[in-house]
Amino acid sequence: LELEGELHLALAANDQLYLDYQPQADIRSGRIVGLEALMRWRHPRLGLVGPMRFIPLAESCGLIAALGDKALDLACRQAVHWQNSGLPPVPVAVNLSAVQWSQPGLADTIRQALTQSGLAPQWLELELTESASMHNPMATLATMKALREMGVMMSIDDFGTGFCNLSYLKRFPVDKLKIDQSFVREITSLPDDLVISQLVVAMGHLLHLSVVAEGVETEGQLTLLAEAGCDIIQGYYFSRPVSAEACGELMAGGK
Ligand code: G
Ligand code: G
Ligand code: MN
Ligand code: NA
Repeated sequence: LELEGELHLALAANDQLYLDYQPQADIRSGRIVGLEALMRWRHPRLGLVGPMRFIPLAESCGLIAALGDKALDLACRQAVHWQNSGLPPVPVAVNLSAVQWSQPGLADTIRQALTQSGLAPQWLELELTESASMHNPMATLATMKALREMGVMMSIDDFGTGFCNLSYLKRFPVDKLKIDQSFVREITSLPDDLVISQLVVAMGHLLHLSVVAEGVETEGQLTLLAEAGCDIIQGYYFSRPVSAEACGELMAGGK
């Protein structure tokens, strides 16, 4: 496929692949308490190629490790840059695909990204989906334990859409649950979605996890999530994913 060749070239180029950042806000104070790094590909001829296209492509053609290294490297360096410019430090979350979570070298890769950037481990957060954890549960668990010992944060992304295996939830050393945006989207009109969100919050808190709602777009959604006891919101209502520069301005603005 032609796009595969282009992705190879993009990895070697220096400016085609970059990260946007979406802030996560404390649901009560509105303070920024975290950021999610989201990979973008701006191709000189094709324009913006969406991650829903190039991430699966990278997974299937063996480029996901290189792409993941790039995301980790960029995110760690950016986090150090923000901290050095005096902004209050917050964890920066990087998405890792199932393929990456199954690879035995992942903990070393992450240790390297931290060492090379000088970022303290507590400011790096790694996201995994439930299906990623099912891909190769033993390898994933071993990696997660090593990362926990290093002091890196971990979150379960798109929670509720995979095969919610509650025994994994108990055994995996994670810090955060992210309620999938499919439950948030119609939370004001579908009672089932409200109940599911309430249950995820309650369960998360019983397991001492903080709970993030994704895809929050309206004040109505925010109100119900706050009533449910949800801790953190992420979504267009607070901010879209923005450039590193714009994100720094949001943080400096005391948001
Ligand atoms: O904002 P959005 O269109 O960026 O993201 C679409 C999907 O791509 C999401 O599922 C997100 O988790 C995934 N994604 C974005 N950036 C990365 C990345 O750096 N690595 C991996 N594995 N997935 C990513
Ligand atoms: O799969 P993951 O949760 O990593 O991907 C997050 C995706 O959700 C990204 O594509 C991001 O751009 C998108 N996103 C973030 N906030 C909102 C929102 O409020 N509404 C919608 N529809 N998408 C959002
Ligand atoms: Mn995510
Ligand atoms: Na998600």
